[in-house]
This record gives sequence, C-alpha cells and structure tokens, in this order.
Amino acid sequence: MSDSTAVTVVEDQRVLTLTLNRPDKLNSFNEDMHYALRAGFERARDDANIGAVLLTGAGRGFCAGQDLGNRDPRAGGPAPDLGVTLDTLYNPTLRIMKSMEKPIVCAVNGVAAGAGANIALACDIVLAAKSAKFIQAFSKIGLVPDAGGSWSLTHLLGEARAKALALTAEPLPAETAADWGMIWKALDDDKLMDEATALARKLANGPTLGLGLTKQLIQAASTNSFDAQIDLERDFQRQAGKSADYAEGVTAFLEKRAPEFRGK
Ligand code: T3D
Repeated sequence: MSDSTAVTVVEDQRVLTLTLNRPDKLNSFNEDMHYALRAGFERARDDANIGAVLLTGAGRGFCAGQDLGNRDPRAGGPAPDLGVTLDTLYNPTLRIMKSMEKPIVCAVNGVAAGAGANIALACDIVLAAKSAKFIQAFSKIGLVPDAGGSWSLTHLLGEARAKALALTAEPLPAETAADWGMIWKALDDDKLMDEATALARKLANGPTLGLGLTKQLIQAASTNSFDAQIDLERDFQRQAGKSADYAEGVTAFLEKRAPEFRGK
C-alpha cells in the first residue's frame, strides 16, 4: 500500500473511500497520485472486507487531468512519449477499475477535466454536484481524449455528442450530463457526499457476488452480440443462482424480512 498523501484512503462500513488529494492543483495527476490511486483500487479489489469503492476529490475540484506542470516544453529536452505514460500510468489503473468485481461509485465534487473527466466516467455509478462540469480539455492543448474517454463518451452518448464534446472542449454542466445519460445523477452540492456514501454503503453490504457479475455483464454488452450476451446471462445466472446470497434473498422475501447478505 502506498504511503503517499496524494490520495487519502479511508475504510468504513465496507466502503473504501479514495480521495484525490492535490487540491492546489485541482487534483491533477502526477506520478505519485497515479500510483497511490492504483494502490487504493488494488487494495479494494483484494480485501474481502471491502465491498465497494467511493472515489472523490479534495477541495473545489474533482480532477483536472494530467498535471501540465510536468509537461512544460520550456524545460527543454525531447517531447515526452505520452503513449508510454498512458501505458504505464493511466491504463493499468483503468483496467483494474473495469475488471474488479466490486462497484466503484464516483462523487464528482467539482470540475472534472481531461483524464479527470474520463477517470470519473470509467467508474460504475457517477454522481456529481450540480456545480460540477465535465470538460474534454484535450483538444485545447492539441491532444486526443484518453483515459478511456473516447470509448466511454461514445458508448454513453453516441457519436454526435461524443464528437462535439471532444472537438470543442465545451464544459458540460452536471445537470446536462445527467439529462444526457452520461452520469447517474446531479445532486445539490451539499447533498453529494451523503448520497454517494449511502449508495456506496448499500452496494458494499449488498449481494456483492451478484453485483460483481452484474457489473461484468453490463460491460460485456458493449461488445457482445445479443446472442452472445444471452449466453453470458445464462452462465452468470447459473453462478448467481448457486450463491448463498440468492438463497438468503429468496428466504428473506418469503419470510417478509430484510436480507442479510454475505457476498457469497
Ligand atoms: O501527459 C500525459 O501523460 C498524457 C495524458 C493526458 C491526460 C490529460 O488529462 S490532458 C488534459 C490536461 N488538463 C487540462 O488541460 C486542464 C487544465 N486546467 C484547466 O483548464 C482549468 O484549470 C480548469 C478548467 C480545469 C479549471 O479552471 P479554474 O478557472 O476553475 O481553475 P484554475 O485557476 O485554472 O486552476 C486552479 C489551480 O489549479 C491553478 O493553480 P494556481 O494558478 O492557483 O497556482 C492551476 O494552474 C492549477 N491547475 C489546474 N489544472 C491543472 C493545474 N495545474 C497543473 N495541471 C493541471 N492540469
């Protein structure tokens, strides 16, 4: 586990809260924050006492993408190979986020720009403060969308809106993002953390085996044919149907009481 302060890590009631913590730089990514964030997701993935992750940012912003202070061309030297930084820093973390079975709730507390916006969109359920904005800032500095953004935007919104957001870098207010189906909900700023925490706790204490399979099932639908997808539903349902949580869920329903899930 990283001992960096670039991401604060708090475990409570089976939720691991990861807070991007470089508020003076709007939580933009330096190497330290990359490694700390990845370590946080790895811990959540591997620790059976954690059922869900809550990702948010410290201060007035969520994340302003890459720390451009680390990309100053005036410092001289050859241009950086950004393919290498994506390969070694962003993409391994994104792959963990998508492949881990536990749900990731994102509370976008303020501006989310560049890779910051797209890290948020790689989470499973995204809530945002009404004051937050999503900015595909890349085109302003001559780059292309990364951190999964070209995939997420296109899948969530379709080409027309994805292209317009990426080509113009126009800020998208949280409420519009929710109206368009890019995120789950836009909430009053003072309600965001309470609602996001409650949601993460509910998921973390739910039938996590089934929830993990559900996450993978929905993700697979983006590339599967209908035929392949209903086969996958069959396979996952077979697995879920053998779980103790399924037996508990049905028993609790029949006994008219709240279920007590164990994630097994
Ligand atoms: O390089 C690679 O490895 C490839 C990967 C690239 C991925 C990417 O994310 S590329 C895109 C990088 N991000 C951006 O281009 C966004 C840059 N930031 C902004 O456009 C604006 O800051 C915002 C629209 C996000 C917010 O604007 P505003 O007016 O609310 O805040 P501000 O005053 O611009 O920023 C506040 C402070 O944060 C300021 O510092 P100061 O002057 O108070 O000392 C500002 O410099 C700093 N800050 C904001 N974003 C970044 C940053 N510092 C470093 N890097 C940043 N990305």
